[in-house]
Order: sequence, then C-alpha cells, then structure tokens
Amino acid sequence: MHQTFDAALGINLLHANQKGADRNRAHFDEWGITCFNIMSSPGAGKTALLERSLAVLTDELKIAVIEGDMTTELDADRLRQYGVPVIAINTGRSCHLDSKMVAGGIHQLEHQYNPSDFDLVLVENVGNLVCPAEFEVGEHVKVALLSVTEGEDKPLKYPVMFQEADCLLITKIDLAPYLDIDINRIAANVRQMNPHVTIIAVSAKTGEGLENWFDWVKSQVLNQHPSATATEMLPA
Ligand SMILES: Nc1nc2c(ncn2[C@@H]2O[C@H](COP(=O)(O)OP(=O)(O)O)[C@@H](O)[C@H]2O)c(=O)[nH]1
Ligand SMILES: [Mg+2]
Repeated sequence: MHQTFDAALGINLLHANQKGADRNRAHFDEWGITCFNIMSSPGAGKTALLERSLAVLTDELKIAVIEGDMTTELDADRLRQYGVPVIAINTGRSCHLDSKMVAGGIHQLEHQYNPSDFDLVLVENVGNLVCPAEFEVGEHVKVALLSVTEGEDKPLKYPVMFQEADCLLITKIDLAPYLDIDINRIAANVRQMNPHVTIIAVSAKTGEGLENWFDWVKSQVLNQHPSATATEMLPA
C-alpha cells in the first residue's frame, strides 16, 4: 500500500522530533535533571498545580520551569513569583512544544545557570489534548491532567495522551459535587487503556490530594537520578 504524502511527512517530522528529544534527555541525564512534561487541555489547571507545587517542592528540590504558550508570558509571570527560573517559550501558531523549542529553553538555562545545580525541570506544555502527546520534548515523565469539568469520556476520545501518561491527575475535584461526574469512571476509562498509570485526584484550590502528588514527584526524581537528590531528600 502506498503511503500518502502527508503520512510520510508526518513520520519524518516525528522522527526528527524524536531525535531532538533524545538529545535533550541526554543533556538532562548528564546534569542529573529529571524532566516532567505536563499536558492537558487549556484551563485544566496546569499552572495552578505548578504554583502549588513550587510553593512546597522548592524546599527540597532545585526546580526550573519551561513554560510553553502560544502567546504571552502570563503563566510564566505567575510562576516567577516562586523564585525559580522560568523560561517562556511562545510557540506562535503551533499547538504544542516540540523538542527543538525545548532545546532552545535548555540552551537558555545552560547559559544563565549551572544546569548541574537543578534536580527537576517542569515543562508546562501548550493546552491541547492531541498534539503534545505525539511530540516528545526529552521528558522522563509524562503527566496528563483532566479536570472534572471536562467529562468522563475524554480519555476515550483523546486516547494517545492518556495511553502515554505515567501519571493522570484528575483536577478540580472540589467542583465534583456540583457536577454530574463520576471520578471513578474517569479513572476506570483511563486504566482500561493504560493499566499501569498512577492516578491521583487533586484540588489546587483546597489542597486535597496534593501531598500524594508531591510524594509521587519526589519518588520519580529519586528513581531517575538517585545521586542528584540523595542528600536533599533524606528526612531531617
Ligand atoms: N475550583 C478550582 N479551580 C481551579 C483549580 N485549578 C485551577 N483552577 C482554575 O481553573 C482556571 C484555569 O487554571 P490554569 O491553572 O490557568 O489552567 P491551565 O490552562 O491548564 O494552566 C483558573 O481560573 C484557575 O483558578 C482547582 O483545583 N479548583
Ligand atoms: Mg497554564
């Protein structure tokens, strides 16, 4: 069967992106950095989660953020208030970050700081449930957010994002009582296609579930680069 021109182009594009992602990951590994790619539809609560996370996790981990948005530095400015380096990447008309854009962010980090000082780079991807799932940026860990306001069926309708995720955060659970939504059904829909995913229900508003998320983040950092964090993460 003949491949269509578009399919061939798509495969080449993804192949080139993958090579760039592998290079980015090699840099992160060289510096002992764990990289998270945080993805969701617009408004699911990525930046709110990062605000809460930076407020707590910076006590134990040295963190930098790469903030992807089509335009503006609104989210980047929100996160700069937590005293961490935030590298803003505007993607223009593109609906996702790609590995080349993130390589540019890594270059800035390297230029302005000593990258070996960092334990964790959090990448907030452009809000979109489709394309970010296809374009790796060099992450070790993929995190997908789905807010309770989006509906139980979304994992079934946008499967790639949820199949690929290492962690699913069901967000805005403080709103669940006002909605006709079953959080267990969301979890079951995701488990059906991704049996090993870690599922954590959280509210950035009330703080419910955030301790579980923080513990999971720390376990992933230890898992990827045990020596980089061994001292900081020992109990006091
Ligand atoms: N009620 C409630 N609202 C939230 C929560 N998390 C985020 N929001 C609100 O949802 C909107 C979008 O959040 P934001 O973090 O900007 O989403 P992003 O586009 O995924 O980065 C904002 O108005 C937030 O205040 C939550 O846990 N509960
Ligand atoms: Mg945001």
